Amino acid sequence: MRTLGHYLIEALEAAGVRHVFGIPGVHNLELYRGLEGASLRHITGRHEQGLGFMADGYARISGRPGVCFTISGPGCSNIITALGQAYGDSIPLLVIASQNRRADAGSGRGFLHELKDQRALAVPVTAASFAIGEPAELPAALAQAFAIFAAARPRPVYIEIPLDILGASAEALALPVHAASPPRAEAPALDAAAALLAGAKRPLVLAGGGALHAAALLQRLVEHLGAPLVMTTNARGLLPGAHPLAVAMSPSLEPVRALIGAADVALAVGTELGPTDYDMYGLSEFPPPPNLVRIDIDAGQMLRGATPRVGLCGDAAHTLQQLLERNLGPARPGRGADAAAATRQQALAALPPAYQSHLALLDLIRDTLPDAVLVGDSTQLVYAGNLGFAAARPGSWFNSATGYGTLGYALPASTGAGLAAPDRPIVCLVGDGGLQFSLGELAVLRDVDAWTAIIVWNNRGYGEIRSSMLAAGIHPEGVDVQPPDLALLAAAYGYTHRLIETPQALGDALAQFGRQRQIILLEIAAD
Ligand SMILES: Cc1ncc(C[n+]2csc(CCOP(=O)(O)OP(=O)(O)O)c2C)c(N)n1
Ligand SMILES: [Mg+2]
Repeated sequence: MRTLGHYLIEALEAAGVRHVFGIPGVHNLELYRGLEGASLRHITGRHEQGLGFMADGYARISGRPGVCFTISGPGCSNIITALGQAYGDSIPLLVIASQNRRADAGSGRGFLHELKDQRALAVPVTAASFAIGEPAELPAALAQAFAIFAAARPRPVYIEIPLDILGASAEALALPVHAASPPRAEAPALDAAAALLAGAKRPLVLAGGGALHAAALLQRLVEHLGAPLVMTTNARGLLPGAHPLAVAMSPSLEPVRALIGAADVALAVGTELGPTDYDMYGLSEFPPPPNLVRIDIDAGQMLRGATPRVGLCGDAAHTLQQLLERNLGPARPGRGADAAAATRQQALAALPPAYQSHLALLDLIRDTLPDAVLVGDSTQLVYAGNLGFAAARPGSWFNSATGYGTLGYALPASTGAGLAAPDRPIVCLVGDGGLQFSLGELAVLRDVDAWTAIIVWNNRGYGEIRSSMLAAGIHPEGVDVQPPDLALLAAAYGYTHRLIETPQALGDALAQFGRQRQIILLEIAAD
């Protein structure tokens, strides 16, 4: 019999899914019956939060949705934090969770894994959530999930399927139809935006993660206009750091804000203009540029952060293409280069010396491994990077120190990134505190034959929080948490460990790592 479990796997294969991240249990066995003989590769995590982070890193690098299988109850609640990070950063994840039989779910009688209202857990961290009540409801739920991924702001989707339905017959069920296409900006708005840009004397472009897939078009546009390009954390690499118009620095920094403030026309592409990029210290709200053109796929997003003079609701690549086909005035490729260079230099000089040396380390990593994906947690080295790291290309810098800001992300997310790009070396940047949030996921690297260097910034505790307590006049409490012996930890998994004491040693170790596929743990003694 073709069960609904079989059907689901077929439908995922047909939608182009190649990997699923899961942890099986008695409640989702029927999903695994369907996996036998399928083309999907199943990666088993050690905790559902790790599954979600793996799927997130995978989605960011592959451009495909990250798909997870969990059991009902604790499996479902464990993955919610990872959905929070993906929701904040607009990453497409699909969680398929099992649920108790329809007659039992939420009855309060105490069935295994029972929750009062399981789907309600997912509501705040998803674009849509579905509780399937009949097999015939699944195709529409899947179609809606993939429509959101393809044609709307891509955010997590949750589908729960009760046990009795998962094993039910789906013989006659047709595969979901995928027919959604993204919104398109209309010609008059595009004309108005082009006219504003053509008339600008000091144009400027702000880009966020929503522009990552449109790098070549964005480069053509900023070069035509001679507009400096300010890249948020999730947009780093859209222009390489050496490009004269690149400003790979946080718009929270005063010199970058001054550059933005001096623009007479600003174009914001795929950026929510949100506080974790534009006002990360919470010091003063980002002043909205006066003549703002916004490109965003989400109409609801158009008025958050700053009201545009012209709003272009559409996919970044298509909309930029439409603008480039219009009259943008004569090409002025060199126009903003001096202002961009001065901003870079002033912003770097204004950073505290510790951040400058952290940035030098990140530059060393990038220059030693130009093809690497750097995946970060919420730790000191990454904070410095979010302020001013110039990534080599799109899809080579992302982390959880922005948006939802959850610890424990980097290790599993780097595993997912490696599965999406098996021929690129992966560098995981994590603090000793953040590493301990997902220690169990260390094992998955070996399962998938990863090519990963885990760089542990070991300051023996929650360093940044310690500094914040001191700055606030609070006696440090709860922050001096000792990590395990990292050499023994690496040995327990069969990974090489090196204690790194100088930048030279880091460069040498990474050069060696770059020559051969392996898993290494590089411990930087940071205190
Ligand atoms: C899930 C979660 N819990 C708590 C925090 C608060 N927090 C932010 S940074 C941090 C310290 C992390 O320590 P570590 O990873 O060693 O980085 P360091 O600051 O020492 O570089 C803590 C506890 C958080 N961001 N996420
Ligand atoms: Mg630490």
